[in-house]
Amino acid sequence: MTTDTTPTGLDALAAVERDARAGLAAAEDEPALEAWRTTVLGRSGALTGILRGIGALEADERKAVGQAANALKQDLEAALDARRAQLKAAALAGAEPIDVTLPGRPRRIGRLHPVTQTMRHILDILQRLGFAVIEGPEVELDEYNFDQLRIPKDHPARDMWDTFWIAEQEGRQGPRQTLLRTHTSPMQIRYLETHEPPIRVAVPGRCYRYEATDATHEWMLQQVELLAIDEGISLADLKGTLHEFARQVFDADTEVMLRNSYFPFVEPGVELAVKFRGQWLEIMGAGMVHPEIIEAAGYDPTRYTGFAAGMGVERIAMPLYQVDDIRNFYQNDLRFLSQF
Ligand code: FA5
Repeated sequence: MTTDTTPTGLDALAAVERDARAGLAAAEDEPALEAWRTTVLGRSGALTGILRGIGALEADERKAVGQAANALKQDLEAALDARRAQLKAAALAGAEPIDVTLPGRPRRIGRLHPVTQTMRHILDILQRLGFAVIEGPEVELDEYNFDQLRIPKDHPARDMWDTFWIAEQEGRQGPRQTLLRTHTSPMQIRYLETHEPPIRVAVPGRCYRYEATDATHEWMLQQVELLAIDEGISLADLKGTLHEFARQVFDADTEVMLRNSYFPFVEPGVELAVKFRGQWLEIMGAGMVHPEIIEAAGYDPTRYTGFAAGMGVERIAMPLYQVDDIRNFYQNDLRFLSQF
């Protein structure tokens, strides 16, 4: 007879079974089931403890306890699987049913900005007219943006372009003044430095002006510059090119007008305007490249002539998309942008 007070044998087994079944019934999710498995069936679990202690029992008790403990182990393992299945079924029953007949939710598809669409439309036409597309820097040197375009310092013509100046940079020949280019025309000079006539290029890009905004003026605008230089180019070629461009970029019935203008780097200078909502909207400046610019590039201006133009892409987008205030383009209001 054992006098030991620690519950061993069948009594202990009965206590383990009672606690284990209560614990399993109380486990409500997978982590609780796993914790239960560790405390009951794990290496230091209650039932494992009893199985390990069997060797120390009396021979007759050893057999009875051993059989009962092994049977209980199988029982509890089966009970664990059953409880797990039960919890899973309950979770599924509680989930919202999926209605496979519902139509799918449409994904919102991105689109190109109306000014980007206009830019592509413009470049497409210009490329078909024979212009190669090239690009230049937005941070430009004073001398390319102004001086070499015949706009010297302190010349009143500089007032045509209010400028965002940038700190001076140290160049090979001393300090050099930089700025955010006010137009794409500096690329006329840069291109002529490294290329020989015949030249036919289109230069798209952003320009910046330190000026108050209104319905037709932004402080950041996109331009496309045109430069064509060859033997025998005349004002008639400029007129023809601009008319053909306008005919292709707008509807055939859109009214356009070419009128006199002044820019220091062309002679004569013109500008092109388009009729939009009863008013003339200026869309580009243009003219015959000034002979001094051709000469400064190293070519004989009596032999080589050319035309140049600089168009405002937003100004062309306005009549195209019937937008009467240029400021709408860059306010990033999706209610506006998603219309195009
Ligand atoms: C120029 O920028 C000249 N470089 C154009 C040029 C090139 C003339 C080659 C001759 C030969 P202007 O400042 O006018 O010129 O600007 C040209 C076009 O850019 C304008 O016709 C207009 O369409 C657009 N533009 C000018 N300023 C703004 C502005 N603040 N906001 C929106 N568009 C503008």
